[in-house]
Amino acid sequence: MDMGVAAARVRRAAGGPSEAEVRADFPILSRELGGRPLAYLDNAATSQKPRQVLEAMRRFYERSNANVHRAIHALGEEATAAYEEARGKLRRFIGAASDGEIVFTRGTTESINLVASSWGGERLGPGDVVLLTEMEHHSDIVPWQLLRARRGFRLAAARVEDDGTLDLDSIRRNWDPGTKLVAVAHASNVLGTVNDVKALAALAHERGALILVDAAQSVPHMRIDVRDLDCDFLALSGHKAYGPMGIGALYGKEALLEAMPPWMGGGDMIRSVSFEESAWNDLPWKFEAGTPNVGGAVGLGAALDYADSLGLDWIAERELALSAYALARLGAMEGLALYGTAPDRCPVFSFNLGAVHAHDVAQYLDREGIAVRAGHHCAQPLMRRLGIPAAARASLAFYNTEEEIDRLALALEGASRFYA
Ligand code: 7TS
Repeated sequence: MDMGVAAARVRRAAGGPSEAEVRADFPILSRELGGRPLAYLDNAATSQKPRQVLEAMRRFYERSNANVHRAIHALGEEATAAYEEARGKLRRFIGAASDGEIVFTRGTTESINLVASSWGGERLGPGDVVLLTEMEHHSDIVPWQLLRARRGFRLAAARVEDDGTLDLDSIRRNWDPGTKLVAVAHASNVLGTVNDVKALAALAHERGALILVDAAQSVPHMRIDVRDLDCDFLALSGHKAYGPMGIGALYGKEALLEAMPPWMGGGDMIRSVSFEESAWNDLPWKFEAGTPNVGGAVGLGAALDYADSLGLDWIAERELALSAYALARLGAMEGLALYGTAPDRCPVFSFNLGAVHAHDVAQYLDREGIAVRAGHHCAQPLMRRLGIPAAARASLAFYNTEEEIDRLALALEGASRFYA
């Protein structure tokens, strides 16, 4: 082992739980596949869920399950309280000013579609521009294209530099005066780059535009404070942040949400309905038509409690140490091309192994019990910018270990020999 690797050895953070204690919270991590222990390195696709989340959801369904905001019975009240308590937890977790600013959705994709449909459907038209970046996930591209077909505005994409960063000066210089919205990933699911969304928000506001932050990849790894960032909208998914699938949220500044029309119609989002006209419910329920994912919200609340109990600083420190270790191991491998070398990154490592197709790499690793993702990662414009058809990706969470990274490196060496 070279000095860089030795220096990057993961230390147990003072006062934090041990590796074994943390891993014991995640039942799935003790699985074996084909006689090999699972090494789950696909956390950017979805994280694993601690038993605290599974137990909270089980408790809800075993004890309090009922529909919300309507029943005049004890279970209905318990379910409503649990649902709204989860909203309060998320509001505190991201530093929003009020519960009305937290709209529960199915996840990041639905949250961005909500903004496109409701805000964009009224505010965007010919002459306007929505500024994306070349590193956006398809879920921050396609909703705008669907809307563009109806409203006739323009889409632009800020260039990604060779190191995987955005150049703020270049964005400033190339600013189109028609820009009404900047919609940007907080962290890239391919490059790992953490974008300076606070500076982008300041720039957008200085030029009279709004900013939407796609926080799908950042929320699991770092403390987010929407008021400090001064973002107008922020979209997140629970399932990438140790919570269940099918629940996420849109944060929006109250005055903006207040002025926006509902996007889906149905039960719960109305104050009154007649065949002549209907009136809308207050925030945030105006945007939550139909029976919501109450069990999911409860699980998300438990996931946020869990992250808080570890401490976001502990999570960040632990992942930084694991990332340094992974970079030292992977960076030293001959024939391995790593994409994204920004100084500020989340623990995502996309790579190709010589001319071996990423799918073959992932399949080889799978036989070793190592789960990584391969493909275009729902970021085809970025693949084009990088000049590659696909990449393999190892993405870490705080419960991963140096041993798993060692296994990854060894298996990659094996794959390299196998496909030579
Ligand atoms: N935005 C980013 C930056 C993402 O990484 C993803 C999912 C989404 C939006 C969509 O999130 P969803 O929860 O609504 O699906 N990214 C990935 C990934 O990298 N591998 O699988 C899903």
